[in-house]
Amino acid sequence: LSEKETTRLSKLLSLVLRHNPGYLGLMLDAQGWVEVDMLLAQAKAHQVPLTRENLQYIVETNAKQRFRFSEDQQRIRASQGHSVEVALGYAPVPPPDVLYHGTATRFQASIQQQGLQKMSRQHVHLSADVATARQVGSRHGQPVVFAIEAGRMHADGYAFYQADNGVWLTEEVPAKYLQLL
Ligand code: HQG
Repeated sequence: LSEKETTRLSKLLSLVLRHNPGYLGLMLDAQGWVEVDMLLAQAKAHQVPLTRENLQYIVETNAKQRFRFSEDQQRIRASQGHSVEVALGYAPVPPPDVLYHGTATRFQASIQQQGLQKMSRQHVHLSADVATARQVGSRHGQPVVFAIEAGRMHADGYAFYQADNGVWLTEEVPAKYLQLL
């Protein structure tokens, strides 16, 4: 599998497992899982060159560990990033004192007024370090990074979750917990 093909299939998996399972005629279960056999069959029906070996390779080598097989290897899901409603089932965990969120300069004023909102996804996504946050922000334009007083939020009753790939998730971040770096 070439790097280009790997990226293309990985993007297709993100689309199908996070946003639009209907693109390949699939449905996710309530926890976001889909049967691997079903995924492969539907890919084939849509002339998508996804084999079991390719899928294994993508899951294992994906830099952000975006996808995960179930324990019995029969199902697959995205670990975070969904826009479709899913119950990922992560237990609430105490966050580090500070987490980070990278965004683009054009969203800065709105975020400072309204806080961080989920927008089209199921959670606000936060990073454990500034470098990762800056990368996430640069996907949207000229990046800026906010520090979030996660420890104080947690003490104030806000729940935090950590996805299987390490990304931190929460429902919202009110503006008072945000500081522009
Ligand atoms: C912004 C990627 C205006 C928010 C990443 C962000 C992440 C507001 C954009 C994951 C706002 C939503 C998620 C407000 C938030 N006013 N703008 N009140 N509140 N925003 O893509 O966090 O590569 O849905 O700052 O690594 O950028 O796909 O969220 O800029 O983990 O695996 O609204 O996606 O992972 O954008 O990225 P997104 P995100 P993958």
